[in-house]
Amino acid sequence: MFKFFKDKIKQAIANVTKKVEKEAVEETEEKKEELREEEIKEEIKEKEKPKKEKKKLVKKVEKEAVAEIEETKEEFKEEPKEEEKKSLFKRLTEKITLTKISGEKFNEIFHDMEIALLENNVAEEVVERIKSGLEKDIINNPIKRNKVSDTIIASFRNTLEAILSIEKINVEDLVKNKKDKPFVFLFLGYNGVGKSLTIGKVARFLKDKNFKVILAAGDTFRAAGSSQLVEYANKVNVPVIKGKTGSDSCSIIFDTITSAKAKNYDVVLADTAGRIHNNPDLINELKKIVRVNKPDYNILVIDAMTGSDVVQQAEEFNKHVNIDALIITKIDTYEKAGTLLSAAYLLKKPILFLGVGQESGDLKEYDKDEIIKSFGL
Ligand SMILES: Nc1nc2c(ncn2[C@@H]2O[C@H](COP(=O)(O)OP(=O)(O)O)[C@@H](O)[C@H]2O)c(=O)[nH]1
Ligand SMILES: [Mg+2]
Repeated sequence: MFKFFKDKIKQAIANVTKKVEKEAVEETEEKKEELREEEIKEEIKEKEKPKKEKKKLVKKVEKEAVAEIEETKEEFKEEPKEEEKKSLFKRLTEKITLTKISGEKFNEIFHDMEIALLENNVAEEVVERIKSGLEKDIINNPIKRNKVSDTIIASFRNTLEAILSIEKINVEDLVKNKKDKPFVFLFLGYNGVGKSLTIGKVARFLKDKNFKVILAAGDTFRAAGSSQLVEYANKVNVPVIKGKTGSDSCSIIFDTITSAKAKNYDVVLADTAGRIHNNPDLINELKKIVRVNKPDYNILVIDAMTGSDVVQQAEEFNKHVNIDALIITKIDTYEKAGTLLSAAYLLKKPILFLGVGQESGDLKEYDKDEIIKSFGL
């Protein structure tokens, strides 16, 4: 899962780390000069001090040095107060082991990361969000020199975690908590995104949780539309109601809900024909399906290959019917993470599942921690 993303990002982090470290080396050379001058001044001062005081100072510096070693990175990040009398040890660590990156340098340094994200079809807005996260953690913030890579990885992971922290829906609870059965899920999306196969997978998922599930073969537009759903229904052993090609999709779904009520089914999963924005008949039909059947959840199914077009695609549907949640399919065949990141950040809808293969069990519940792990972070 997301191997392409993982590899590209790993390389980009390595490049960014190298650039930050190079900056650090250059800075260090300058700082060393400064420090040498200061040390000479310090020595002169020391010589002028009475012996007793000198001894006391040495002890004090030693004690402080031990304490400094214990200090956490956060403490290093704190701007030292001007008036604070700093120990030689602290001055040494600040000047040689810590580095800061300026705003101008950051853009140049971030370039590799930007390219890696764009190669993954991550939308511009998301790239900007990741960039500002890294900027906050890196610019003008001293980083211990041996912690550059860790700091970049931690910052990147935190930003992705924030992006992926969308509302989490527990599908099992959702169905369980509805008072009057059945819970009706309506599946929408372009042709070929994986609506019908996903319905088969969700049917199996819910059946495994002991729910009684029935399918509505609402794709009456194409001849293969309903026969395909019947095939998936048979595979996972759930009933399906279908009509003839060209028959009224709205009434097939209505009949399925009526039958579900009569037979005490828990869930109806309703398929629809793939919609395209330039076909007003199909859009009107979809509006009618929603108006008449009042589904509990309208799920937009999105192909992982969609990339940053995900926003435009969701808007086309959302204009006509309210979208409650998303499912992203074909994660197994398309290893770029752009669609998922762009959808999570820009659509602000819960993602219920990820489709990860052609079998009925190839469905994963949305789990941000698992996704972040698969990113290698
Ligand atoms: N590898 C893979 N193929 C998928 C996935 N979901 C759907 N497909 C395939 O995508 C094609 C279109 O799926 P289908 O359910 O017919 O799409 P629909 O037109 O939206 O109903 C089929 O060949 C499916 O087997 C997935 O998660 N992974
Ligand atoms: Mg279909």
